Amino acid sequence: ASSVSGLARPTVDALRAKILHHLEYTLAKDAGHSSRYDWRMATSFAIRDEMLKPWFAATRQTYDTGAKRVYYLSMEFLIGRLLEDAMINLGLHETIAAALAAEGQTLSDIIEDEPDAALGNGGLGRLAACFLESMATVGVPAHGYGIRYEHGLFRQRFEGGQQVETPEDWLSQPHPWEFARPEAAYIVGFKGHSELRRGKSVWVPGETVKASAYDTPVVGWQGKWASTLRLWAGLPTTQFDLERFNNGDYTAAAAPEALARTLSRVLYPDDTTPAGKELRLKQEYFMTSAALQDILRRYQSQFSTLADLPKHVAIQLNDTHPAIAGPELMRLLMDQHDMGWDEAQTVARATLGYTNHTLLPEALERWSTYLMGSVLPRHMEIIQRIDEDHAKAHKRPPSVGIVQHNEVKMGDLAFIMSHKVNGVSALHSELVKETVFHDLHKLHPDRITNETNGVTPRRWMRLSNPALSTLLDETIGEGWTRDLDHLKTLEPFAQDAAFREKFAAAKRANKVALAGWVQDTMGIDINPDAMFDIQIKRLHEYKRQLLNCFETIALWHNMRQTPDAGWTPRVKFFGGKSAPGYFVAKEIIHLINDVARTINADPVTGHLLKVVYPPNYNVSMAQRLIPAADLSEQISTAGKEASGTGNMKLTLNGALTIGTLDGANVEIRDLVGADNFFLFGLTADGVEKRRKNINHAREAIEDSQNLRDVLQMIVEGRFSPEEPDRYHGLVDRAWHHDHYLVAADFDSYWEAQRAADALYRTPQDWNRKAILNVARSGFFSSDRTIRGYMADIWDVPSALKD
Ligand code: 26R
Repeated sequence: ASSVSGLARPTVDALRAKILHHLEYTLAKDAGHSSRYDWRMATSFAIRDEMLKPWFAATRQTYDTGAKRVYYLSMEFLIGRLLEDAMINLGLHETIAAALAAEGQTLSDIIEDEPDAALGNGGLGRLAACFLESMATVGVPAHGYGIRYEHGLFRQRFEGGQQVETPEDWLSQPHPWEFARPEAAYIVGFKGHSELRRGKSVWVPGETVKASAYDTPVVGWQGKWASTLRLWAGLPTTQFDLERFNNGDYTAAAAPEALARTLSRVLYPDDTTPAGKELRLKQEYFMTSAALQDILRRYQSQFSTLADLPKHVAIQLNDTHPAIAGPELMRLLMDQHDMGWDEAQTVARATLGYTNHTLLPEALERWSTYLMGSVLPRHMEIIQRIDEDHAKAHKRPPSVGIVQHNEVKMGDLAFIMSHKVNGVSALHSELVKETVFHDLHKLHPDRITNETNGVTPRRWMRLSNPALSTLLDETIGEGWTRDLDHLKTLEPFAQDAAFREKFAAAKRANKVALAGWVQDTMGIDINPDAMFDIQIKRLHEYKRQLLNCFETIALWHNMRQTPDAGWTPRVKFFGGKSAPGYFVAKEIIHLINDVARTINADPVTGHLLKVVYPPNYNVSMAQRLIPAADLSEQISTAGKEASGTGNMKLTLNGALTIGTLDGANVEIRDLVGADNFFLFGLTADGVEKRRKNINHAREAIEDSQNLRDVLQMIVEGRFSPEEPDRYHGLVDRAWHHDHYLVAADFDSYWEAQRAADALYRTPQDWNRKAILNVARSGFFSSDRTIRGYMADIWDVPSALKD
C-alpha cells in the first residue's frame, strides 16, 4: 500500500513560474494586463495543484487499505475563504508572498479579493468546516456532503440602522477550488406514490431531479492528509424540450431546468424556526439521498456484502436536517438491494450517528405527516413502521413516538435510527438527556454521549493571529499547531514580566490593525488602548445582545454623570445577522445601531466609550475581530446555548470571558480557572425556578436603579428622537414578557463588567490572566473533538502514523 508522505515544498521560482503559467494558459491573460482577480485565480490554481498530491495519496491509501470511511452529512458548511488556509496548511505562505512580490503583487490584497463562502448560518455550519479541516489533519478518510448553494447566507446592510438583506453571490465568479464531477450524478425522486409489486413496496416518484457533484479538497496541517467536500447541484433529468422551444413556448421549455435548480438555489437563512416549507424538506432529501446513493456506490465498488456496511462506513448527521437518512438508507437497502426489513434497520442504525445542536423547542424540526406523505410517500410508510416497531419492542409512554399530532418529529426519528446520539458540550449533553430525549434516554441509556465542540487552531490562531502565533512559536515551539495541548507549556510564562510585555504587544498590534479597519470602513475613531469588548454571533433573543445593549446604555449614563470617576475606556463591538423574518431580533439590531449613533456623537464620553457594529459579520470578519478582543461576551440565558464555538476562539486568542454557566462556557471556566473568568447570572436550574415567578421581570427592574434608568431613556426616545415611540414595544416586553431573563441577570452582569473594568486598569494582572486563558485552552481544538468521535462513535483509527 502506498503511504502518504510529507511535503516536498516548491521554491519561490517554481511557484512564480506556476502562477505565470496559470495566468497564461488557464486564464489566457498576460502578466502586464492582469487584474487582481486574475492574479488571485492564478495563485489559487497554483496552490490547488499542490493540494492534489496529498489528496490523491489519501484517496489511494484509503482504497488500498480498505479503511473505514467517515461521511459527514450537513446542510451547512461555513468554510469562508480558502486560499490563505490552503497556503498555511501546505507551508507555502512565505513562498507565495515572495513569488507574488517578485511580480509586483501584494499577497494580502489577493487574499482579500476572495469571496467568503458562506454556505451556512452560524455555529453548526462553521463547526462542520472546522471538522473537515481537523479530519484532514488527524488523518480520517472523510467526505463532507452538502449542497452547492448558488446563493449562500444573505449579505447584511444597515439602512437607518435597520438590517436590509441582499443576495449573496459567491458563484458569480468561478470558484477555483472545486472540480465538477458530472460523472458522479444521481437521480433523486419526489412525490408520486408507493405501490405493491410482487409483495414489495416500490416508490413511483412523480418528479425527479439530478444531483451532480462538485468536489473541493481540504488539506490538513502540513499536507499529510486531505478530506473531500462533495457538494450537490440540482439539474433537470429531462432533456431540453426542443419541440416546445421551437413552437415558441420558451417558458415551458425551461421549466424543468428552473425547478431542478431551485433545489440548490439558496441557503435557508433561518436558524430559529423551521419554515415548514416544502422546498426545505426537498433540499434536505435531495442532499441526503444523493449522498447515500454515492456512499453505497463507492462501497459496492470495493466490498460485496451490504450487511458489512457499518464495518466500513460511518455516517454522521449534523443535526436533524439530514435525518431522513434513516428511512432513505433502509429504502435503498430494501427496495433496491433486496435486504429484509430487520436487517436493513440493524445495518442503518449501526451506520448512523446523530449530533444534536439545539434544545430550543422552536428549532426542533417537525414535518406535517401530510407534507412528508406527499413529498416522500415511501419514506412516510417506512417512518410509520419504524415507529410501530419501536413501540412493540419497548414499553414506551404515550408521549414517545416519532409521529405525534400528525407531525413527524425528526429528532425522535434521528435518535431511534442512530447507534449514538451526541450533544456538543458537557452541560448540553446532560440537558439533552433530561429534556428533549428524556423518555428515549430511559429506554436507551447507552445511546447519548458527549463530544464537546472545538475549533481548528490552524484557521483560528495561525492564520488569523500571526502576531500571537509567532510569539508562541518562539516561546514554546511550533508543536501547538498540530497538538494544541502544547499550550500548557506556556503556563509558567504568565509569571514572566518580559513575556507579558511581548504578549501585550501582540494584542496591541492586532487592536491597532482593527482600529485602522474600523476607521477606514466606518469612519469611527477608536482608541486601541481602550478595552475591546466583543459580542459576535447570530442575533437571537437567547444570546441576549439586548442585555449587552442595556449595559452599554447604563455605562454611558453613568459615565456622563461622573466623567472623571476613573472609568476604563471601552469599545463595544457587535457583529451578527438576524434571520430576515425574526422581528424581535431585527428590532434589537435597530436599537443597537441607534444607541451607537447616539453614544458615538457624545463629546462628553467620546474618550471613554464607543459602540461599533460593522455590517455583514462573516467568517472573514471574525478573523479580524477575534485576535483583537480583550473581553469575550458569552452571555446567553443559561441552558439555551448548546455549546458555542466563538467562545473557544476568543479564549484561545487571549480574551477573558464574561459569561454565564451555559454551553461550553462551563468547561472553559473549569479549565482556565474561576479566577480568570468573569462569571455572572442565573444557572440553568435557577432560570427554570425564576421563570415560575410570573413577576420576575418587574421585580428585577424595580430592584435596579440602573436598569430602570435604561428603560426610561429608551422609552423617552433618547436614542430615536425622530421617532420617540420606536421602542415602546420592546420596553413593554422587557417589563412583561422577558422570557430570556434579561432583567433578572442585569445587576449581576453589571457587577461582573465593573470587575472587568477594575482588572483592566492593572495590565500585568489582566495579561497574566489572558495568558493563562491561552495556555489552558488546548482542549478546545477540533482535533480533540474529532478524536472523540473516532473513538466513541465512528470506531475508526487514524490513517497517519505519527
Ligand atoms: C431547522 C432550522 C430552522 C434550523 C435550526 C437550527 C437551522 C439551523 C439551526 C442551527 C443550529 C442547530 C445551530 O447552529 N446550533 C449551534 O450549533 C453550534 C455547533 O454545535 C453550537 O456551538 C451552538 O451553541 C448552537 O446554537
